[in-house]
Amino acid sequence: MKTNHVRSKLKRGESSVGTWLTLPDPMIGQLMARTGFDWLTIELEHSPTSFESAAQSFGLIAGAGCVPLVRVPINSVENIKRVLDTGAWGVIVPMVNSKAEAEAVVNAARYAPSGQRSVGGNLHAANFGTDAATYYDRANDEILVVVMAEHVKGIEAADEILSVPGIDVVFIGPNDLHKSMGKKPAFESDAPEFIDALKHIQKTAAKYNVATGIHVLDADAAKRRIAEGFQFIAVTSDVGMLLGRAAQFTKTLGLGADKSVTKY
Ligand code: 3PY
Ligand code: MG
Repeated sequence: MKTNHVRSKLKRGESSVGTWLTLPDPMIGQLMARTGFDWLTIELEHSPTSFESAAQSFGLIAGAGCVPLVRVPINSVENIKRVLDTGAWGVIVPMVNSKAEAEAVVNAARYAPSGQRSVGGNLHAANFGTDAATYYDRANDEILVVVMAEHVKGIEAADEILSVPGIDVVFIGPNDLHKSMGKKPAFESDAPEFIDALKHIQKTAAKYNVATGIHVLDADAAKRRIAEGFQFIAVTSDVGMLLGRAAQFTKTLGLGADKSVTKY
């Protein structure tokens, strides 16, 4: 069975960098898996991507030696089961704000005795290059479980949330976190409560041996966050890179002065 090299890196204390795929065509993952990112996250929370095209992406990404992850639309057994059973190597679960919600994530993502994941499917084993019996034996050691800290409630409950065994990473969603603080969504800010929230998450995660991660907009920000101790770094997205590069061309050519493009 193949090893989830992102999980291994994080367990060794190393950093791991990936990006977000928000466009529904599996060809995006097939191509992006060859650029050197450690992992690619298929976005199901805020995108039109279906479970079916996500499953195709997982296969193409894993086949290219990159780690296929997925952000589910909401914390539910059905979502987590379907993406893991169709071949994702890890789940990122948004808005985990309480210990009960964290326990629900682990129960859905880990087989007994660590959780209550139901046994079934075939693409999961195929993507790890193994048979189903081996997958059922070893999946708990390979599947990456990521909970998102992106609301003040989740920051306040961080100690209880991160005490739940089976969580590998706590990943900060800076936009939702700012919004929950009554501020404009942003990847970065000097707001003291935002900075304190990040420090609180880092300190609490260290106590429970959980890696920390955060979403950033560019490579410089990624380097800075790694230097601060964050290990699991998402750099912008497919659309952010596509439009950012397009905007560079149009700017150089004196075009599109009145246009502004999304950075994420
Ligand atoms: C946020 O910033 O809220 C996110 O969910 C980033 O992935
Ligand atoms: Mg968010």
